[in-house]
Amino acid sequence: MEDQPTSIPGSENPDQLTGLKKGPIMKVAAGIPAVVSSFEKTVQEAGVNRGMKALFNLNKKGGFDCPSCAWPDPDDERSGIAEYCENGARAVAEEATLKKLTPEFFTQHSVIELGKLSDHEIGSKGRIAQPMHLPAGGTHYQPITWNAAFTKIGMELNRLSSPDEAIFYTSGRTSNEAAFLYQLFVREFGTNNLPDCSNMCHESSGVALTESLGIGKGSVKLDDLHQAEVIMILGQNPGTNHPRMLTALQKAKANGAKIISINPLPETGLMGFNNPQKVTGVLGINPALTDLFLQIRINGDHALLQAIELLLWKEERRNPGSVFDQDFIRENTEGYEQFTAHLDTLNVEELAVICGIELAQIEETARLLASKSKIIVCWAMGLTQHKNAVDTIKEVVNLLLLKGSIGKPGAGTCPVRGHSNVQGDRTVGIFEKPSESLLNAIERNFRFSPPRKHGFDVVESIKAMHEGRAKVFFAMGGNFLSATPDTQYTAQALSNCKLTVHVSTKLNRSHLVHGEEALILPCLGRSDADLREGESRFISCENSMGVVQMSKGILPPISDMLLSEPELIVRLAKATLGKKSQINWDRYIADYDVIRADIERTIPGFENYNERVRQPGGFYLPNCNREGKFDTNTQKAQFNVAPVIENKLEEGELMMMTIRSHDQFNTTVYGLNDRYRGIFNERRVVLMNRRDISARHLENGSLVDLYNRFDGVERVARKFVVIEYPIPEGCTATYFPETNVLVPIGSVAEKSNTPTSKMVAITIVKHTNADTQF
Ligand SMILES: Nc1nc2c(c(=O)[nH]1)N[C@H]1C(S)=C(S)[C@@H](COP(=O)(O)OP(=O)(O)OC[C@H]3O[C@@H](n4cnc5c(=O)[nH]c(N)nc54)[C@H](O)[C@@H]3O)O[C@H]1N2
Ligand SMILES: Nc1nc2c(c(=O)[nH]1)N[C@H]1C(S)=C(S)[C@@H](COP(=O)(O)OP(=O)(O)OC[C@H]3O[C@@H](n4cnc5c(=O)[nH]c(N)nc54)[C@H](O)[C@@H]3O)O[C@H]1N2
Ligand SMILES: [Mo]
Repeated sequence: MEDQPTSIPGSENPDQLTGLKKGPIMKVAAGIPAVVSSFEKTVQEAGVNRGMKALFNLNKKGGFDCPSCAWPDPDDERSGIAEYCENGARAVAEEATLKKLTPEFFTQHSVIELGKLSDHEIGSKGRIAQPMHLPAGGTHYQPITWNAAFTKIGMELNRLSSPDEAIFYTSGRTSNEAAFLYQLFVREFGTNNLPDCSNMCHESSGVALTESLGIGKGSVKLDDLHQAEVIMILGQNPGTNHPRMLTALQKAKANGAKIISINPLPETGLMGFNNPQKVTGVLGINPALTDLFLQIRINGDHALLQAIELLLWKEERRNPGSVFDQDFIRENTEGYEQFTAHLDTLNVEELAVICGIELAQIEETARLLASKSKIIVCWAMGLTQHKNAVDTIKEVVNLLLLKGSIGKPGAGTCPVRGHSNVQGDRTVGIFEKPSESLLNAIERNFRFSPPRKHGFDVVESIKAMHEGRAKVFFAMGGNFLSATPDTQYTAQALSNCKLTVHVSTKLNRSHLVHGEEALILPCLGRSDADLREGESRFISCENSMGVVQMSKGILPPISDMLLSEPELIVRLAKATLGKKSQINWDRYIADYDVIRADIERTIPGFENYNERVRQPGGFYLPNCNREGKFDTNTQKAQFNVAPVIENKLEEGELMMMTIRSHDQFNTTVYGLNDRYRGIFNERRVVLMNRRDISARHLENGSLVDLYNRFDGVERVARKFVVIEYPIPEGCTATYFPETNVLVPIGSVAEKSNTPTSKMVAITIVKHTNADTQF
């Protein structure tokens, strides 16, 4: 067996415990504690005036788009005060903070020293206030001028033996305008190496939906949720990650919808919700949300969905036409006969055992669905980050197709996106596998030939850097090291680079594990005013339901050395491409309308972009499914036949899902609590079933080490506290990014290449101080 890769200093959170305190698992989310918590944090970071100004403008028509999640704003009325949630307010507090990192800060603290801090400590240091440079062999970041920084990057890029030796990552906060310019620059430079956070997020949804339904996005609008008869929520924790979704669910329920939650954990927000924007909510009235909770085993969803379909099929055969929408199936779909023939080979008892749900509950679910046709299925990372994620999501589609639940009001697919503009970035061209039509449009409009060869996604990029096939890494936002799998392997990959560059708002671990040389380029965030000659510029974003809206920051930037992302890309493009470029880049900085006009010429669906983006509430992009069309090769929706695969575990192994606490936004750790789950002041925890704890002769509170073995490599994460939790036997949960070190680089979802962050086989042993185990 190979050894664990040598540890790179500062690449992981230090394994220091912070002192676990426990409380009860909360039954109801939000309400007064959420309001208090959001105001406190914002005022603490940004001061009263700045903080209140930010919150007042958050998600208002004409205000700025919340930098937290991609949940849509209501099309019609919006809350009088503002439309946001506790965690949106916290994301704003992070960005609006008055703390900043001066050159003195970097002189005082070496890179190695900063690497010893936890992510929580690193993030709380403040905003980056000027470009910083780490010279080859240097120990401390030093200030550098913007011009010198761009010259350096341009030189390194032009020195490569092929443009494919550079990698250009994007996180999902980048605006449409910046993302479009970025991909244009990267493609004129000569590569499609445009991995993005989507590769680790909803890529499985994109692949499954495109193949089955002809569009990689969900089909429902917010109002569909309000009209649905049944809403199924699989693998999503909206109470923490999309809190404003709870308002929509509450409205749906008031209109008579039934809500089915499918999750290994009884997540607080799904169980009950007190809407803090309503008096009844503050008083704690009518909180129950979920009608039926199915506590599924990790990755049991595929089996569960097939079991439900099988029961529905049996009923349909008994009473033809009573359960399935045969007209819809005949007119719109292909593969129904093969699909039902496959159902005939299945056994519902066996499927029930695989997913860990009692047959009676599966029958109850099938009964609930049998007579309904307005069904919506929502899902997030609990479906996308597994080996068979694409097939599971196609099974979601199968169920909806049987019921004719796509392309009509109150029904459809609802993959709930993560980052606030992750969907928009993809729409305007951030994709390592661009379509021919996008490349043709670029060629036609910009008079250069974009490369046709597909580029690297996230996992391929890491491997390329590790093997020396890529030498320059450029990140437009994000925290690549901490967000990606196999931390030590990825750290080695970044360290192998000649140059690593991060465009960032806040300091993070990816700045501390670097190439031979490194740069941090500070940019404006969503809440910052983007001023040019006294005029305030705006950008635009697309939310999870395909609405494009303007976003205008309002806070004075904490430093006059920050650049807007579009401006930064223009200067980068000019410094790199020089006279070779076919594009007049300066026009874009003078007026963002020029960028939007070029998006309109290149990307379908943006007709009259500049006019429509100025309408209050923005505009919907076209969506074939909404119109009852399926843009697959045959113009028909596709039933998919795929056998369920069982989780493969060796003797003694457990399946681990890596999830978010209530106090984090991805790798940004706001605090050490996970209030709803009753976990306080500690993130190095492992949630376990009582029987799994006693089978290992452990106790609630035991200190343990976690091991993963995959592809002949042993990975270890040390010092975690066992928490007894209502989680199915055989399953465990930990927080990311602390356990990313255990997620093998080689373990990915089929077809989407997404790391299997919710499906990691681990063994758990009592903590020892020894460096080696086994
Ligand atoms: N406050 C806050 N908001 C956020 C984020 C954040 O970190 N903080 N992140 C943003 C981003 S980028 C994203 S992608 C989203 C993420 O939003 P979520 O997908 O809700 O985030 P996770 O914490 O990864 O939670 C996954 C949920 O799936 C469940 N789960 C895990 N495995 C399985 C399984 O096999 N089957 C089923 N049925 N359930 C399973 C877990 O118990 C958990 O409830 O949120 C976005 N919004
Ligand atoms: N184990 C495990 N790993 C996971 C996941 C999981 O569930 N489990 N989830 C995956 C998912 S769904 C995602 S989306 C990825 C997230 O991956 P990323 O998007 O790469 O990570 P974030 O933590 O969202 O990035 C935070 C950083 O973005 C920068 N930033 C914030 N705002 C701005 C801005 O406006 N502009 C710029 N330029 N920079 C900004 C800040 O410097 C901050 O430190 O992680 C993935 N990794
Ligand atoms: Mo995400």
